[in-house]
This record gives sequence, structure tokens and C-alpha cells, in this order.
Amino acid sequence: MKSGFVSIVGRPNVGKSSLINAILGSKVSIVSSHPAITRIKILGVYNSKEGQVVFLDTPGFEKNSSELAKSMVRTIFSCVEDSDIVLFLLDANGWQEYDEKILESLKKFSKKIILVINKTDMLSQKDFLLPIIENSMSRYPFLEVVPLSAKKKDNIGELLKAVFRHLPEGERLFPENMETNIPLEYEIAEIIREKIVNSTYQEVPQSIAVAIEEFKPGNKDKKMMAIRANIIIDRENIKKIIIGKNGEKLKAAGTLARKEIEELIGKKVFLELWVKVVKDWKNRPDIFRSFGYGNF
Ligand SMILES: Nc1nc2c(ncn2[C@@H]2O[C@H](COP(=O)(O)OP(=O)(O)OP(=O)(O)O)[C@@H](O)[C@H]2O)c(=O)[nH]1
Ligand SMILES: [Mg+2]
Repeated sequence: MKSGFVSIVGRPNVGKSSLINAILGSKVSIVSSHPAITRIKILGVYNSKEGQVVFLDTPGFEKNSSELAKSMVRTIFSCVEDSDIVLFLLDANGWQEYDEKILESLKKFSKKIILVINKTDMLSQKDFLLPIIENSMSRYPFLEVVPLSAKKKDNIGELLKAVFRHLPEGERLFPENMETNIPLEYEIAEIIREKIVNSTYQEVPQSIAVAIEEFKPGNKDKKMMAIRANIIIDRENIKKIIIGKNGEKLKAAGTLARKEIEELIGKKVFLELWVKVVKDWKNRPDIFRSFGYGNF
């Protein structure tokens, strides 16, 4: 039997969270068309008859110098350090300067790296992969190169085969029925954040955090769960972007979140959302750690 840790690393928006979800066949990590969304080291446990792979979804390397971004980089490096294999994600547009920089920063760990070229569904011809693969081989002694589409769940099986080829012998690291490491409260906060983030644009998504304030059985109906969450933003002028005209945007995002949380916990949910300004929260580790970012 084989087992080990496999971290998923790459620039923001390359599809890391989509990949861990595609591998597990269920959503453990939130996905957005906006960059720099993942803030938690997310663990996804994959079991098969060959063994157990513990995948680690990591934040994308954010390009700013906030304390949050620094903490995210520490999270990424600690995941890489703990890994038996690293999956380095590139997208089907090929190498960009920022991908090169990230790969450069990983070299000091001397890890076994599999190069994953994601978003192949965006290529009009598979031939376009060849120059990318050729151009990759001189950059690092990659164990293998696996093109795939996380979104279309295409070629995921080939990636798993490649991972098992290089994984060390070992016993299970986690119970077989454990899928992820995130406490339910944070999982709920992440679902809410995904819906809010996906209803905004430009630089707003990166300014949003979600904190669960209350999570308890409903007062009147004990079978219901009452959840009160604060949507934290770092400046006042974002408030109207999130809330929208007559509160419509927040209401729509809240409805989507409520439905997904109901599915997750198997109970009806009463969801109350409040928008709150916490100035400069991204530079206040005591605060963003309480949201779960950089923890676990
Ligand atoms: N066309 C296409 N889009 C994809 C694929 N995989 C991911 N995406 C899209 O790319 C965007 C980013 O996906 P994520 O999975 O959130 O990317 P990420 O690398 O986790 O991003 P950060 O957490 O911000 O670092 C989303 O809009 C996804 O739907 C793919 O295989 N094909
Ligand atoms: Mg992500």
C-alpha cells in the first residue's frame, strides 16, 4: 500500500482548488473566477485500493505585501515542505513570468514535482500542448507532465496513476471516511465567501472575509440551524457593492449560500448576513487568524 502528502501549488487562478475538487469528486475548496481566493491549507483525502493520497490545496502566491499574503506564502511553503510530491500547476496558455518565479522559489525544497497543465479544454487543438511540454523539460527535472482539465474532469485518472507511481510505500495517514480537515464552521464561512466573492468584481473579492458569529439550532424550530455571519470588508465604500440596490445582491448571494449549506449539513438553515468594516484586516494577523486564514 502507498500513502503520502501531495501539495497542489501554482499561481492564483490556475485551477488548484478546481483540481482538488475534481480529484475528490466533491467540493472541499471554493472556486472563483477571481484570483487569490484560497486562504486556507485545505486537505483532501483520496482513498483507493492502491493506497491513500492526502492532497493539499494551497493559496495562490499573491503579489502584494500584506501580512495576509505573507502568511499565505508561509502556508504554501510549509505544505511543500511536508509533501512527498508536489503538483505544479500551469495553465494551457503556457509559461508566464510569474509561473517561472514560483517554480524558482520551489527549487530550494528539492521536491519531486509533477507538472500539471490544466485547462486543456481551452485549447482548440491538442497539438498546442507539445511546445509547452518541450519548453518545460529544461526548467526542472519534472517526474512527469500531465495535461488535464479540472473543470471538465478530463484526464484526472492519468494524474492519479502518475501520483501513485511516485508515492512512497506506507499505511493510511487518516481514517478512510475522513474527507477534509476543515471544521464545519469554517467550511460554512467559505461557502458564504464564495458566493459573495462571485457576486463582486475587480479588487473587491480580495478584501472580503467571512466570520461565523453564531451557529446553533433555531429558537422556534430545533431541526433548523440558525447561522449568523459577518461579511468583513476593509473599507466602507465596498459596502454598497456587496449589498447592491435594495439589498438585492447580498440577498441573492445569501440564498445561494443557504442552499449549499443546507445540502452540506442536511438541515434547513436560517442565514443572517451582516456587512461589517474592519479596517486593514489583511494586515492584522490576530484578526485574520480568527477567520481561519493561515491556520490548520
Ligand atoms: N476552462 C477551464 N477553466 C478552469 C479549469 N479549472 C479551473 N478553471 C477556472 O479557473 C478559475 C480559477 O479556478 P480556481 O480553482 O479557483 O483556481 P485556484 O488556482 O484555486 O485560485 P486561487 O485559490 O485564487 O489561487 C475558475 O473560474 C475555474 O472555473 C479548467 O480545467 N478549464
Ligand atoms: Mg484556490
